[in-house]
Amino acid sequence: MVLRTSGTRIEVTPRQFPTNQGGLCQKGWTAAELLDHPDRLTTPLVRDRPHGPLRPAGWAEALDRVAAGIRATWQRYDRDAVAVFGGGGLTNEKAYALGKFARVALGTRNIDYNGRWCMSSAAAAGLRAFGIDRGLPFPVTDLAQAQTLLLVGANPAETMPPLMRHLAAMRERGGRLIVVDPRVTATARQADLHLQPLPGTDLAVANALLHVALVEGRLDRAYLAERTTGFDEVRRTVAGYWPAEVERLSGVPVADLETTARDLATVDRAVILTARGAEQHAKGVDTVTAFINLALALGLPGRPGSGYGCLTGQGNGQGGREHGQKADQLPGYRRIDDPAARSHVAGVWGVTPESLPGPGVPAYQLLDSLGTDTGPKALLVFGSNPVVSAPRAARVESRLRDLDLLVVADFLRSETAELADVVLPVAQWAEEDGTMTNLEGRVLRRRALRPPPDGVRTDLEVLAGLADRLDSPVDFPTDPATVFTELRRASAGGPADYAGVTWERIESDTGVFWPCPDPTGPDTPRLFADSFPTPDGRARLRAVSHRPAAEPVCADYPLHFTTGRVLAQYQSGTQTRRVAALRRAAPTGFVELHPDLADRLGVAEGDPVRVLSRRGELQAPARISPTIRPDTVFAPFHWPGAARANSVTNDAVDPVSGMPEFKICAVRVERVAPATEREPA
Ligand SMILES: Nc1nc2c(c(=O)[nH]1)N[C@H]1C(S)=C(S)[C@@H](COP(=O)(O)OP(=O)(O)OC[C@H]3O[C@@H](n4cnc5c(=O)[nH]c(N)nc54)[C@H](O)[C@@H]3O)O[C@H]1N2
Ligand SMILES: Nc1nc2c(c(=O)[nH]1)N[C@H]1C(S)=C(S)[C@@H](COP(=O)(O)OP(=O)(O)OC[C@H]3O[C@@H](n4cnc5c(=O)[nH]c(N)nc54)[C@H](O)[C@@H]3O)O[C@H]1N2
Ligand SMILES: [Mo]
Repeated sequence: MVLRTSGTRIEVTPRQFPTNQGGLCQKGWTAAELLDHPDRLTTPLVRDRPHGPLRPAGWAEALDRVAAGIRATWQRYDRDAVAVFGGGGLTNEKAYALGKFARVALGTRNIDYNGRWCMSSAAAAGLRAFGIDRGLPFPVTDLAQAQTLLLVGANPAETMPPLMRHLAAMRERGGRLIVVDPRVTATARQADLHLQPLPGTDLAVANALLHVALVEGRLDRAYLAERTTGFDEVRRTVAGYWPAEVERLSGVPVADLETTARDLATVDRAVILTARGAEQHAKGVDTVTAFINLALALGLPGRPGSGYGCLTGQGNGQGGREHGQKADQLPGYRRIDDPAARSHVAGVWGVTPESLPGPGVPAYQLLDSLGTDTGPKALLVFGSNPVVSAPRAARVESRLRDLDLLVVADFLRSETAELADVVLPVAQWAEEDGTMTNLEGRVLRRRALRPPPDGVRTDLEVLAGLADRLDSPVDFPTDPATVFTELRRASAGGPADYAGVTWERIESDTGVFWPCPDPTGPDTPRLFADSFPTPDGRARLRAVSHRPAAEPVCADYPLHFTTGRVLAQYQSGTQTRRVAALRRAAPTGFVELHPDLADRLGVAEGDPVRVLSRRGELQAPARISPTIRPDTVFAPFHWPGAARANSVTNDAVDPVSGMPEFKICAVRVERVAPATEREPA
């Protein structure tokens, strides 16, 4: 987008760019409203006693307080007792600095971030199969060339409106769009075919699609032989996924499974994309693997206008997962348990490899251990609002309350900031330089348009101020350009190699696709044309089997509950719930249910209903719609308080990725009787 300053006001207008083709969603248009919002934090806040109020404080006092709290925690416990929680919205520079701050200034292994809630299942599956995790291994404009596009668990019409232009372009050229979603979403309405499975059955659907392609003799045998390993076992496994059985399990008719398999297998160019609907499950990694198996068996990855990809979520969802805020990771997508990676990165940082901590634990495990005997006693949060967005949020909220020290850097008083001992007011997007990496692996520049308001510091300045007070063995630069130069060196030779990416090059080339090892050499818009970055150059298929949701339905909790997003709200809503136009468009949470179910429950449109699980409940008005399966209810997760969807969600996680099962748990729905109907107490 392009930002114009008219007087002191900043306006947002779209810019003609290949990825979004000049498109921008409503949240983009209105983003400038938050820069001068009356709720904007412009002074640090400090809490003097537990449960006392937050009061304004100066920066010196606030940072001293944080440093003293950290030192006290170190003294009573150990280095791992201080933890960090980051965010996929942070720029590459900030994500990198935060990972370095945790490992070097704090010396803790305990850092993870909200990307764990987001693309970690697709990332783990991509890494396992292809040896690399880049959302799309090709430019998004390639999508228009696909003849069939299978979109699994994604609702881009609401979550990524600019993507819809590429899908529309594909359809104008005769391509077919097939959407897999338990709801008839705005995206599904534009599809040529919509499969409406029971939540949590995508893996079985994928195996059935491969089964059909296999028995009909439509696999790319030459590709399987030359470019992959592992097909034999996959063949034996999918042989058991008879379409009729998968229809019984998922509710997707045999005819639709067959049509989908043929639409994918009989064209030259087909694309399979997954997003959170398929991935946010305790079997998310295996589900993505099943779709990757299908793509590989059809010979798609590496062919023009074809392949598998994952639709990235947050502003810097891709770059945020490459430079070290993940528990097991060092910059450049290196592994923290790899001795060569440790010595390279330690060299760049100016510390010894032995001083670097080992891997920490994934986000939910980290948050769930806070304040317990074995868990961290202090937490620093940069760019997340887990009180609203974490699974089983009431439990996470109580863990946060158990901490000796909670520090939140934010520009607004998020629900998590409300619990903090110290809140540090930081700069927003229009006030900071840096880079972000989009779903295509394309590194883009973000430019500062104005300085932050008085009293506000950047995240980099906050980290530098703390590092200084904690006698960090190395300095933390506050200039993003300097940080980026260091990031380039730290990532050099790693899977996500940014060594050849310079800010100047990004500006002259409409972004630079990683890997880009050499400033004068080419970047990599398309991966996998000749080989895969695995030891033997081949992609790895892997047999995966369906398993039921972590929490099956039962007599007490007979319905499936799933969650997601609406167009006008963003994430935990800290930002978008404060923008008047967005609040008007999506004022409250709601519970979407089918008319048959509503009839059975005696619920009318707009009636308050309660959704109960073993973990808690949410209350919100009913939205009755035939577009959802009668056995499933849906709620968006953008609201705190009574309407908080994550009071209900399950905290079961994927054993490989640590992804929570946001997309399915067992619930009961009840009508909330108006006061007049209730029995007197
Ligand atoms: N407006 C808006 N846009 C956003 C965001 C936002 O908060 N608001 N957040 C951004 C972020 S961080 C992300 S990660 C992306 C997410 O983008 P999406 O993945 O598109 O978003 P969701 O709404 O979480 O899930 C997509 C769909 O999955 C469906 N679904 C639920 N359970 C299942 C299942 O078991 N199987 C299948 N196949 N589908 C299922 C839901 O009905 C929903 O329509 O959006 C980004 N864009
Ligand atoms: N039930 C359910 N729960 C979900 C999901 C779901 O589909 N269903 N989706 C999950 C997914 S995919 C995601 S990505 C998470 C997202 O959920 P969160 O991790 O809570 O992400 P945000 O709401 O974006 O929170 C970002 C916070 O950081 C602040 N912030 C923004 N930019 C910066 C910055 O540059 N620096 C600092 N210091 N602060 C900043 C914002 O003001 C906001 O308060 O939610 C997850 N939770
Ligand atoms: Mo996300």
